[in-house]
Amino acid sequence: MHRTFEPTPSRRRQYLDGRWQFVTDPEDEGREEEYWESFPATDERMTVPCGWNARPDYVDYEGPAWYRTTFELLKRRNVRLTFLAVAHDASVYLDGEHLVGHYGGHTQFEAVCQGLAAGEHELVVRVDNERDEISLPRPGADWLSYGGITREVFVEELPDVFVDDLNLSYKLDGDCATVDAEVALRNLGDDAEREVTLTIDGTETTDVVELVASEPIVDRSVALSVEFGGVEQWSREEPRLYTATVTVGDDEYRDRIGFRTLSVDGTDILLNGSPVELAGVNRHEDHPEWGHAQPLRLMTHDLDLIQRAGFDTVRASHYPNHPRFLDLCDEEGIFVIEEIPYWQFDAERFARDPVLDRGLDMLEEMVTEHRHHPSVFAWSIHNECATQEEGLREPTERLVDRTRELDDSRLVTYASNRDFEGYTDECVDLVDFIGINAYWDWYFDGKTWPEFLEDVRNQYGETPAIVSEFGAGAVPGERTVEAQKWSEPFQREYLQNAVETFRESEFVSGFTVWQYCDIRVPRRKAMHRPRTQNNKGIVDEYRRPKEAYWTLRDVLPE
Ligand code: ADA
Repeated sequence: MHRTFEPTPSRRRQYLDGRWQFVTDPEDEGREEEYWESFPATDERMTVPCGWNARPDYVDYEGPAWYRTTFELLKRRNVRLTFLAVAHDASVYLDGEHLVGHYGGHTQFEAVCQGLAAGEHELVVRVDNERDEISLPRPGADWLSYGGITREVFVEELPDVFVDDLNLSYKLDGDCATVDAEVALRNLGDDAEREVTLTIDGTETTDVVELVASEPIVDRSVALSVEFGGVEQWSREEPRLYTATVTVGDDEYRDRIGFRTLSVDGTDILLNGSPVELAGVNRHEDHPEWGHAQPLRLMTHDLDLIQRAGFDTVRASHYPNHPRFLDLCDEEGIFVIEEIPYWQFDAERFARDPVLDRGLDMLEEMVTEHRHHPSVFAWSIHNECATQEEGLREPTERLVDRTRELDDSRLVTYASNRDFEGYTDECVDLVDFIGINAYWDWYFDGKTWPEFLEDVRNQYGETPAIVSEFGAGAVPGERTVEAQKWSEPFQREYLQNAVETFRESEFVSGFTVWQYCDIRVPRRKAMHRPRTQNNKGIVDEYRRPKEAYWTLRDVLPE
């Protein structure tokens, strides 16, 4: 299941996980030769979901590739085909016809087919993970851009009238909540009249709607509102969740929310009106066996290790994560910062068409897909971009404004390493709090953490801040010379010293260690990355704790 709860119990859903036919297309001939008409004869198979670079024979493959599979319908049906993530440029063909295209490797896309015939159907997908001068992420980003169908694909059978989307927002007044629901309905059949009911915590409201045959979806948004008391707020200690259910005819659609308020006051970040301290990690979706495709048991294992060490926050570096991982964070009371993969972009790159539009699309998809997860407390719009440059202000403003338009209930941030690089960041005033990335005594010497924090304080004054990245590489098992760089003891001391400094600081509201686990990087980075890994994990790529993990576990509160 792609969520930790059942979102549409009334709909028959079939997952297309498994081994799909697969061919790489380094010469990019597949479109010319119309592979969707006649797929090349091949015995090659690729697991779905999986990043093909996790397979030794495709370890470095960047470029186009094609997948083929079939699925069966027992009866003629309306169906929705959903792809949770395809990295990075996808074109989908159904029964020889182009169905849908999508750019962006970490957000979902779907297509609805009206009255698909009973019997077998063929699905062909072209996927391209090439990074280029206009891609997100860009070439040179410090993680491997796994290509492929990296999250679940499923076929959902739909009644003629169904709930296409649900947008919940709420106001809290003490322990009383007023929840407003925008229900997007779609009618694929004849004229119809339907009762639409919203139920939360046993409180329900109903409305009756007229649906003209195949009227475009946008016209049929229904607003419903419920009010109820005795609300338990979502917090990290008490991650109370509520299920909102919308029924229309025999269609049932559910999602979960948690009621909490987020704000800033002076240099504090407030949850439910009280200042919070964040103790967290940066976590990439990576594993040697699956790449970005994360099975549930890996997600639960990671969260277990993260919580046992005393961490309460995850920065999902540097791209939107799997919704199931966010479900787990909702349930466990883990705070999440979600980000779109603008990694080290300068003004010149932002100015290239369609770089900003691509990011705005990804942002919209991320926020609308993940808006109901209480664990997500902040949206991060970019990482280590050239925010000292004049040309960065306008794109930053556009991204911040769009985020606030889409969701005014969360904080907006970005991660800056401008001070570390010796520049003045000119965009901090645009966000609610700033993430500071710095690697003193790893990449550069010259400042102690207390000196650095003082500088930052003088620079940002009243803007709340977290130290969003700091860390040191440790080759697993390397202990030959006590405090030598790349050794576990060096990393242990480095992180202990930094974490103790940040916890004592009045100014910073917390930190996220770079990083949770070692991750693969592109081979061309191998000169700075022993084992072709970014070894700054406090656990290695197989989740074996390094010395630093145990030390931080002792340093951090239970
Ligand atoms: C940067 C960047 C990370 C990673 C890290 C490192 O801060 O945001 O993605 O590259 O440095 O390991 O150097």
